Amino acid sequence: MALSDFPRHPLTFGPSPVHPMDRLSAHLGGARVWAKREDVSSGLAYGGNKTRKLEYLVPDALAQGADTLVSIGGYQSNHTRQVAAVAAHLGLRAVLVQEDWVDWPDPMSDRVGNILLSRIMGADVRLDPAGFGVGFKPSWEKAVEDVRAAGGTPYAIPAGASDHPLGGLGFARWAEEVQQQERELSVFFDTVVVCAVTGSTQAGMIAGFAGQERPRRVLGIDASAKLAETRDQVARIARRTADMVGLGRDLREDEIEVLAGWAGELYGVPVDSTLDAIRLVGRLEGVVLDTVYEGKSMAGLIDLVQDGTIPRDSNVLFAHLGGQPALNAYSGLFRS
Ligand code: 5PA
Repeated sequence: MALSDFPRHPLTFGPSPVHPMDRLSAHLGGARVWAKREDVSSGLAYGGNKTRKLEYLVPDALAQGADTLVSIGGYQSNHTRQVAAVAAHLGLRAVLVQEDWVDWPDPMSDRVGNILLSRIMGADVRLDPAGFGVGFKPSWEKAVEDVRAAGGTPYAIPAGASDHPLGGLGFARWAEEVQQQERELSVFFDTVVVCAVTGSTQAGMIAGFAGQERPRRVLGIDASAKLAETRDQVARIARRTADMVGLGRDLREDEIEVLAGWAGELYGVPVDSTLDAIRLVGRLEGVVLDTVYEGKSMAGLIDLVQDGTIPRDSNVLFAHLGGQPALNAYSGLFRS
């Protein structure tokens, strides 16, 4: 099988835009930094990385005759908001289990930002007190059963659409898209920096790039503060995806690079480097990053460029995966 053998239901406007970040690059004084923007590539509720993953799950859901998408995340999950948008777009229902993943005191966490958007789009939002964890949860299994018991046909989508047989394909395709855009721009991105939590974003990229002639590094920045688990997810999903797209060889351990150092102590809780990165990129580029994911991966990129781990002559591609709606639950951090 090759990637083109899998049916895809387009949910984006087309290839996500790529652009240089010249003022940030000049400020850092090292490699040239570029961004590829999953946050502005779909008309469905602000888009983001899950929209691209869901392009490969939707045909399967429709083929199974599903009438309800069932998924799970934290109160401020971007993933569940994208599931709600895709369900609305297709005329399906969405049942979303929203767990208390983040130890964060904002009293509006379960009302503003992503969860607000999901409610506006008509999703059945179910709050659950369980804490952070990207594995299969009883609350999600129960939601799937509830739909069935009510006579519906559920389609179960795990956290981040990651631990699903088709979860890595969206970002394997991203790798193909990057190669095409490189030809158009006459540039080669020797390093890609991407945030990793449930893993299929980075995993798909690794599987996709592994089949290309010219090698490059795909650096995952862990934002879950659980490095071993994140790396396991990425490695497992990358290998499964590589098999599915017919890579024809095993992935090497050194192709799976997930770095710790910017997540802080807890998933969802920003640290100084996160807030510094958000302010810097906001002020220099007019590009907005969030406190849970992209602020952390950008903090990693900034340090790796400044300390020369990413060499001066590199072109480094920052995967901007979306996530800005969650900022509404962190407003207290930006009052001064
Ligand atoms: C998320 C995930 P992966 O989960 O594929 O590793 O992607 C990490 C990531 N950036 C990076 C943004 C903006 C993200 O939303 N979000 C999850 C969610 O529930 O929203 C799956 C955790």
